[in-house]
Amino acid sequence: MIWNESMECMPRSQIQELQLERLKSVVERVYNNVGFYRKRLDALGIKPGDIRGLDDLTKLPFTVKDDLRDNYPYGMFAVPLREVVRVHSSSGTTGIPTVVGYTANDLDSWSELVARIVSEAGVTADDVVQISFGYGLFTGAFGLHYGLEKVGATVIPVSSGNTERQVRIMRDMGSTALVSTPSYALHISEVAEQMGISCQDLGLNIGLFGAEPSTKNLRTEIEKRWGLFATNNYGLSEVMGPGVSGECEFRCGMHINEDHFIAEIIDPDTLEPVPFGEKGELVLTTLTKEALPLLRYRTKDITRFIPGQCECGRTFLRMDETSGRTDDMLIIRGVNVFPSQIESVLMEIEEVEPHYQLVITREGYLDNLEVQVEVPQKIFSGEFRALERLERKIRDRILSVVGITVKVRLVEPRSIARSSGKAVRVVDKRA
Ligand code: DLL
Repeated sequence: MIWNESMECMPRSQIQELQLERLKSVVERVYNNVGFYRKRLDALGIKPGDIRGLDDLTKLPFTVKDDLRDNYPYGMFAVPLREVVRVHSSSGTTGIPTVVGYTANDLDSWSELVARIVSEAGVTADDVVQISFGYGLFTGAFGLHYGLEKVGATVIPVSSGNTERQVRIMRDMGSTALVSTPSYALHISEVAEQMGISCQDLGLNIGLFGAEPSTKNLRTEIEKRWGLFATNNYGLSEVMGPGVSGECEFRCGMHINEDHFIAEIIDPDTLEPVPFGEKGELVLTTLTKEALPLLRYRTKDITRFIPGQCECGRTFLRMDETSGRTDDMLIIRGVNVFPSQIESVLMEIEEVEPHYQLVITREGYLDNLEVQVEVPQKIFSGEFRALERLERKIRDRILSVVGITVKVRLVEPRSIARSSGKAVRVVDKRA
């Protein structure tokens, strides 16, 4: 179902007209209310009145995560704190956390955008939706929560963790849709099986997966286990949280809520836009946010726009699933490698389980990548040659697809740590 047809199916010209009008007003607001932006714009000699067309967007300065950190916690807010009704924050595992804020209007927009995304995935008022993201400073759970309530779904706010309880709740309360990271959905299925409960019998029809990268192959694996329809949705706390973009039933890219964000794809080295349809770094400008408007925020996520019209009738531009973050890119003996490329290869090999980790070590000046992947117990009880053959098969596939030689280590079931949130795929042991 299309939640807001008048917006989501607007003709291109109208989308652009609305974007321009909103862009002008957001530049005006940050110029007048955020010292950081006033300084930046003054330094570039740009006045709000200089924004006359959407092409003028490229005159505006970029914003990066460090700008938010330097202004921690509230320095980039465009309204006084008394108008802010909610804050969320990043976990701060990679440094000073970033704090984001929302006015009452921001929360309304957020629910609206999430309502669109869950409707795209097929959720309706008839669904019972289990939210297995952690409630708290993370935007995932609260973000999905209010959008799901808006469409009238029955929300079960389980939060993450206590996986056996997740399974019992699913069985007893009749969950029909699951909100989680893709890796946690896999883990829940494992635990259900250990409890002697068949996932296929549990009645989940829809998976709303996001917050971490996943390949189509991995989502297909989740579908097989649960017998559900898996959809991907994308967002980041700095620009709002979930609700930036999501897949519709045709699953050919995630529609970006373009009435609230302008998306660009740039070359992360030259900072110039890439030709339409080519891969680069996603940059987002918020058009309606009141508490924390951001100009040209560099997400570090690598994706591309998908050309053409979607069969669903929505006119909003689609972005491809992200193939990684610029800061996740591994350089192994000179070759650029994204963990997602390895995941894609692994998920095509029937004998392996969908649990893997990439361990990087350095010997002298050489970087080594070890791919650890779980295989069923029975492989270990078979002949040693079969193990070797499988290792070689994986190594050869990775070499031919990704172009690097890796060490493959087959490991026992459940030996790779599970997470109830974002999975840790890369362990970098280089000093
Ligand atoms: O993860 C917001 C979110 C919550 C999105 C729930 C969807 C569902 P952060 O914790 O700030 O916010 O992390 C944002 O996570 O820059 C991406 O690198 C990654 N990410 C989020 N969704 C996807 C996705 C939330 N569908 C960072 N595919 C982003 C790939 C994703 N990566």
